[in-house]
This record gives sequence, C-alpha cells and structure tokens, in this order.
Amino acid sequence: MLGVMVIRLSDDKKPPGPRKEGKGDRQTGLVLDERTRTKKPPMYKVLLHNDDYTTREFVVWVLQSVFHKNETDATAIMSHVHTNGVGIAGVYTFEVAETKVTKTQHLAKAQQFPLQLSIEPTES
Ligand code: TYC
Repeated sequence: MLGVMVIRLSDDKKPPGPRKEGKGDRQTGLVLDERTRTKKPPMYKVLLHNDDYTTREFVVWVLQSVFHKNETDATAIMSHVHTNGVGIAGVYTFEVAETKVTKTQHLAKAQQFPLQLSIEPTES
C-alpha cells in the first residue's frame, strides 16, 4: 500500500499565494497590494514648554541647531511658546523625537536652564 508523506511548510517557506488586496486608500479609494503598499510610521510632536528663566536666545539657538529651523522660523516658534506656553518644535518618528529631546535637555542642563520638552503622538 502506498503511504503519503505530509510536509507542512511554515508561512515564510510557502510560495507566494494569490496577492491579497488591501482595504484601499482612504483618499483615493485605490486598492493596492498589501505586500508592496508603503505604510507611514506613526509620527510624534516634540513640544517646547515656556518658562521664566531660559533665555530667548538659547531657545532660538536650540531650534536652529537641534531642530534645523532657519532663524525666522526658530524665532517665530520661540515667540509662540513664550506667548502661549507651549509650541511644536518639530514632528518626527518616535526615535528621532526622543533623541532630539534628550540632546536638548543635555544642552539646557549644561547652561542651567530649566527648559522642558515633551513628546505627543500626532492624530494620523
Ligand atoms: N519665557 C522665556 C523668557 O522670557 C523665553 C522662553 C521661550 C523660554 C520659549 C522657554 O520654551 C521657551 N526668557
């Protein structure tokens, strides 16, 4: 009598099956292949908080040297934070946001400024 050997293949050893289609783009309605659709990573805001002791000059310098803002944008962000209490220094992936916060905290500590930053997820 002939025997039958069953070989189970784990998913990653199986030949590619029929292409699965995604749920479709929210804006265009286009349905694309799930394996080739590029997913955007979650993004995070780095927030700068106002205080009474950090100099405006230092905040502008940090925004230029750590957050790569030009002088005009850096000055506008600093003024916004000074007036409103909080503002966005930039929007990044989590690791980049964390690195910029850590760098800025070290720079502020070295000058004995109490500058505070925080990270907040974006809506999308
Ligand atoms: N309020 C500070 C001052 O008058 C300036 C300042 C702006 C501090 C923004 C922190 O995140 C800040 N010297």
